Amino acid sequence: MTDHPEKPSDEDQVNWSRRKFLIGMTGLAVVGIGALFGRSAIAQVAEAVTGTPVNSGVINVYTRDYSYTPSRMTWRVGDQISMVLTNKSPNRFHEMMIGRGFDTTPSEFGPIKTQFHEDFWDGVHVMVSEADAVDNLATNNAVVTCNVTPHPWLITAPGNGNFSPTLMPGGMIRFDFTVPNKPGTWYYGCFVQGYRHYEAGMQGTLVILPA
Ligand SMILES: [Cu+2]
Repeated sequence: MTDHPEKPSDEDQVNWSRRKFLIGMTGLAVVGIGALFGRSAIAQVAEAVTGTPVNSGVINVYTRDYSYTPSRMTWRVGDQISMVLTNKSPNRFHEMMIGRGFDTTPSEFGPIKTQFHEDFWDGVHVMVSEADAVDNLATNNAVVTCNVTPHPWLITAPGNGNFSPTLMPGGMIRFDFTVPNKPGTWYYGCFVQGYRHYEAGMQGTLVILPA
């Protein structure tokens, strides 16, 4: 988590409220369908017919105000992945952390979630092959090789934070890695602006299947 030049504005507050309203309405619709047919039953039937779709090869992930596309991904241990992360927002910075649990920081408004407690990227080898309009890339405990120069945005000091690329509006970064042996359910999220992007919908679920 780093400081960002953008500050909350009234316009942002309106957008967040609208977003929450839309999420609420979508939630109601899903609950309604789930009550009729059973959400998990539908998912089980779909998986039985198609198998679990695994994202592999080149994976495009788009950050928006305030969501990810896709918001759900499935990877398999040992797969080679090139992730291309692109910020589609015209005017806001966004980041992508992957992890589980939360670290919190006290504030006058109560505890603020600042990052994931367990970082998916801890110990993972990552090779950065393309980058444009990157605000910063905190490597923390990932092992990063950067083939892009110059890269004043690369923060290589190891720490206990999350591996997190932060993109300027229109920015992109492409990095290659092998899916580590960390099966289970993980989450991705943007903690910019004191967790408010996350709250507003910038979150997703990542399922890691065993090899
Ligand atoms: Cu964001």
